[in-house]
Amino acid sequence: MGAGTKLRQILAQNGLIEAMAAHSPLSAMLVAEAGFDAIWASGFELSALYGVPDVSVVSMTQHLDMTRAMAERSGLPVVADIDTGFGNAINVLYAVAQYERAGAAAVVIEDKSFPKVTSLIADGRQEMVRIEEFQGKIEAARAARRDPDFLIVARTEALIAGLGQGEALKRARAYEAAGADMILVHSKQKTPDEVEAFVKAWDGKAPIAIVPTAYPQMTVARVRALDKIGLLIWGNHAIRASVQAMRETFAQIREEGGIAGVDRRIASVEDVFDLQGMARVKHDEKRFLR
Ligand code: SPV
Ligand code: MG
Repeated sequence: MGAGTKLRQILAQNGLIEAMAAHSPLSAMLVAEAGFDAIWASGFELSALYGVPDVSVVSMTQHLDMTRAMAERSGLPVVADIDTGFGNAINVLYAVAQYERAGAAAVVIEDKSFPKVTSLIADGRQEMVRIEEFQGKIEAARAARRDPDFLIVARTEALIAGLGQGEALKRARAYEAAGADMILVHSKQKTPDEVEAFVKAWDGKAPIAIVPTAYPQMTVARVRALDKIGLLIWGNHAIRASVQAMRETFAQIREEGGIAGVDRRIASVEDVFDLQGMARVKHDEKRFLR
């Protein structure tokens, strides 16, 4: 079964896909261990992992390689955040074919111009492409996929760009008409109102996806009550948790002049061995090494 089919099955069975961000195979494995349905191959997280801003600096190849590795190691369907599709509709044709081959279940393409600027930054330069141009990108994505179950998610940044509810709805309708399987609506408002109003006004058939980082009051229960949301993405909690954990640990080691104080607080070496599959290595050594 293809990854897209698997993702669609989760939606059909649970009524909601709950995806958690990851930026590495190890973080993707921890997402699986925690019981989430899918991986959000976040551009923000991978950019942060490389220590660079989320402004189309990380290349498609870097993101693609990580997507492949995360799909392989976690076994979960991966929703790949391909930003603007790395250029125009021609670049989208190439990108979608590559991501499908890499084992992704879905791509999310956003209607900003290339190079993009990260969405949640205050006073960000949020430039959008024309609706017709973005429809061309969605049609290119559909033409490039081999498996019709591979999901094409169209993301509108109309609310992020401050263009209002009317523009967001107009764009979402146009993207569904162009063949998008799902509509991601992003908002940086500090409360869920803006997105809830969009969801209530949404008259299309395509399920909605949201990334409620800016409005953390949004819960799974609240999302389910809205009824039209198919994909809930916890957008950047893997990288933020790791930044915090590393900072605290490094500071304590510097302060105490040694590692004894942190030893019991952080994951044990055995824990990491388990994640790496050392039990399997031992088993294989007995079997194959002569
Ligand atoms: C990401 O995680 O890369 C996203 C979500 O696109 S956000 O950073 O909120 O735009
Ligand atoms: Mg992104």
